Amino acid sequence: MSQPAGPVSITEARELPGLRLVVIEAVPSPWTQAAKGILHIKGLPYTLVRRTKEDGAGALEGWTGQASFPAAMYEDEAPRTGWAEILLLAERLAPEPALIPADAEERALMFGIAHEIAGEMGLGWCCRLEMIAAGLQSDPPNPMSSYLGTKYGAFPETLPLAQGRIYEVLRVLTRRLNAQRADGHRYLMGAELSAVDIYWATFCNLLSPLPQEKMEMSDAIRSMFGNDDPVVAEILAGGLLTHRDFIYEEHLVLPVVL
Ligand SMILES: N[C@@H](CCC(=O)N[C@@H](CS)C(=O)NCC(=O)O)C(=O)O
Repeated sequence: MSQPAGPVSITEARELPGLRLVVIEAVPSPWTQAAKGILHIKGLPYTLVRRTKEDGAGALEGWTGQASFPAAMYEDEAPRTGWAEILLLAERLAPEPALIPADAEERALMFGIAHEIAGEMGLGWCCRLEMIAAGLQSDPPNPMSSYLGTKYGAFPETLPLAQGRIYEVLRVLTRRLNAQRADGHRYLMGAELSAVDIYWATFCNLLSPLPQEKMEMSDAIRSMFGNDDPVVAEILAGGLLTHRDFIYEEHLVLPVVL
């Protein structure tokens, strides 16, 4: 398992060859953490990139064609900014250990479950909608919430769906995990680690962040993460938190450096 080079600024990274991953700092954004985890498990050499003051306004947009993190930039190929594109690039550059099942039906299932975790209106998206709503209701409203709400679809039609979606995805994952365990398997897709285990472990931080000794962050950021809904707590206690811990301990890097 190799350590990434860097971190370097966007300005410096643009001149470098190879694989560069632009990440968000200080916040346990699961999209960034999942991408870092995938590259770590594959032992892929890459340069970690952070937006710095030295990068002018619009540096991220000018290089990656969009304004979110993470972005995977490989040589002079098109930017990869969606979770699935980043996973497919990593799988191409380092086929082993495979994180996408070889069997087509298993693969379709894996991408479907991963979308329910990391895609639009999936678990992470809906947790963010709830976080935005809480920030807008606070007094004074959190300005970060207005910015993120406009950017990530906190529409009148989507917000009321968020809580139900969170329950549904957690229940799907719990059922899968229990079924796999009953068959003697340790991972969500069966006997082998796959990308959905990584997505689950990293996205779980939105609902129940790792403790400070395993993932240090400021009080202000920590206060925005987590979920005090007793229904969520009960579902998480049914195996999903144990699975999160197992994946971090066996396959990811602890303590997490944000
Ligand atoms: N484009 C990613 C999602 C990335 C994403 O949602 N990133 C958020 C994480 S909170 C972000 O960069 N937020 C900071 C910002 O918008 O300034 C995907 O489709 O997989």
